[in-house]
Amino acid sequence: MGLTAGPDRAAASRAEASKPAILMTAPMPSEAPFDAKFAVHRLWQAADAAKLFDTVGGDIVGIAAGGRIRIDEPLLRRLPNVKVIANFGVGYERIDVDAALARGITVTNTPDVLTDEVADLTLGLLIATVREIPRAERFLRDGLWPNGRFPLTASLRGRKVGIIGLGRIGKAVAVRCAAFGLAVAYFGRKVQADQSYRYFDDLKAMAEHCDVLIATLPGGDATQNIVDRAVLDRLGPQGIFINVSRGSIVDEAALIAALREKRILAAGLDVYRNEPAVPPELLALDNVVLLPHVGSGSRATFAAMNDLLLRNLEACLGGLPPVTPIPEMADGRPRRRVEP
Ligand code: 8YV
Repeated sequence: MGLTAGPDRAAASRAEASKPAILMTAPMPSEAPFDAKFAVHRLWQAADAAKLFDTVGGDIVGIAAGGRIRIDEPLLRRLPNVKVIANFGVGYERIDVDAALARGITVTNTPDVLTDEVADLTLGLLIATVREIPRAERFLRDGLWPNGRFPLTASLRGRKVGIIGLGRIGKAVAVRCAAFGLAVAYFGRKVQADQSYRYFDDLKAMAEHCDVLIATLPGGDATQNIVDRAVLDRLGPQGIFINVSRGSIVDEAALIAALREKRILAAGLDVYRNEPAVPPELLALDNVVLLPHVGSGSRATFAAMNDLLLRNLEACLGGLPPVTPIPEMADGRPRRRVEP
């Protein structure tokens, strides 16, 4: 034993050293496959991140990006040899894409594999909100049923749904809404000729037309507070607002005021501006259903996202094109390279 342990350990550490080094910014659903292929540096486990960057920053060639950390120019400067940032999730607003592309870094995300899961959850949240499912369950568990029936609720029947952002998830939500017999309209930057749903180029006009608004658009600077007081007021006192995209797209104070003053009927939220902090004012309201950002959070879908992220890392670090580059990389390549 003693005779072989030394050489074995040396061989193992040589094998580890020959693996490409990656930075993992947050825990992944399944990390063993990453460890098998890469020397993984786990940022959340580092007692001192600056020290980690000083020691191995130059070795890191890929980033498995998750969690709340912002991946921006100051961070990338500490990791000068990164070739790929592979994001866990479809939304990548925490990555400074311009900074990454300017450095010749490939950026990938995990579209498609989560579309149906998020769309299913969206319909679940919509029905839970309109028919007050969480409250009804609480009523039963609290033993109140023998005293009389649960109060009648609002209805989904006859509603007009307006989808904000008809991307992959928006389309999957639209299909489900149509199957539920609901009229569907959408708001986005441009009309989509292959879609038969009614198009609005003005969000306020769509809010006026609809009595359900569902947000499925990306977060980031371009969509900050796109749902504001004016939009909510157009939605009106029977209106339902559902958000499964990002907390940043809605003026949270305006939403809280609209719910409190019953200027809209109810809201169903899966996302918040400062997750995992949820404003206490929302917690105090009973006309809102609150979920802890679980849109894509099934075991099967997280496994598929994990696998796609891994395949993106492997492809890019193996000299192959990325599997799912972000749309800003139109031809699957970074736009420009800044020579050192
Ligand atoms: C993920 C999401 O669960 O894909 C996204 O952008 O918001 C979710 O589906 C989340 O990013 C993982 O933390």
